[in-house]
Amino acid sequence: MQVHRFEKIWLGAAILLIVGFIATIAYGSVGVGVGMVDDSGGQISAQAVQNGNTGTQFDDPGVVKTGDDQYTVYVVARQFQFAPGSGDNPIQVPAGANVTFRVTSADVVHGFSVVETNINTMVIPGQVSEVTARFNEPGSYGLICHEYCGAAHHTMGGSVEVVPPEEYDMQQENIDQSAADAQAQEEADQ
Ligand SMILES: [Cu+2]
Repeated sequence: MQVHRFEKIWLGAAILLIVGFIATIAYGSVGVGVGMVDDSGGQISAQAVQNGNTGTQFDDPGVVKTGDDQYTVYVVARQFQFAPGSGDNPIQVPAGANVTFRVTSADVVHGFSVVETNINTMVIPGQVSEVTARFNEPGSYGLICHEYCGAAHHTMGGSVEVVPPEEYDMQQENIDQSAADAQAQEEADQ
């Protein structure tokens, strides 16, 4: 069979494109660790989260140091804020550390996306979404809810403040120190 030269070129280009597309999709779904929200973070009662009586760290959400350069951030999303994260209560973590976000919702489905990073998950009531990341560059990262969650959804945001490790440790010492001072003061008053 006689195939025209141009025909062969187009055929070759089309096959190359198809292989390229498949390779890109395969890499995107396997290579970069993109996955669906699964149940690995565990389940939790949304009502208990709402009432603050889960008996877990979600009752007092925030950053917990779990080891050398290991932090877990407990975040409760509710209409229309992240605690911590929103307003004058940003999430503060040190640069270069392993940070695991454990996020759950007190009411409806929310989103948890940190701008300029690949931290991006759905937040489902009754479930804990878990994402681990490392911020290498200090700076302020925007945090947004990207799942429509109600009338003021567009206002639901916040920030993750990544500070140099030395600065972070110094701040923690100051917080610990002032807590100790307050404790001492309280005892002195009694
Ligand atoms: Cu939301």
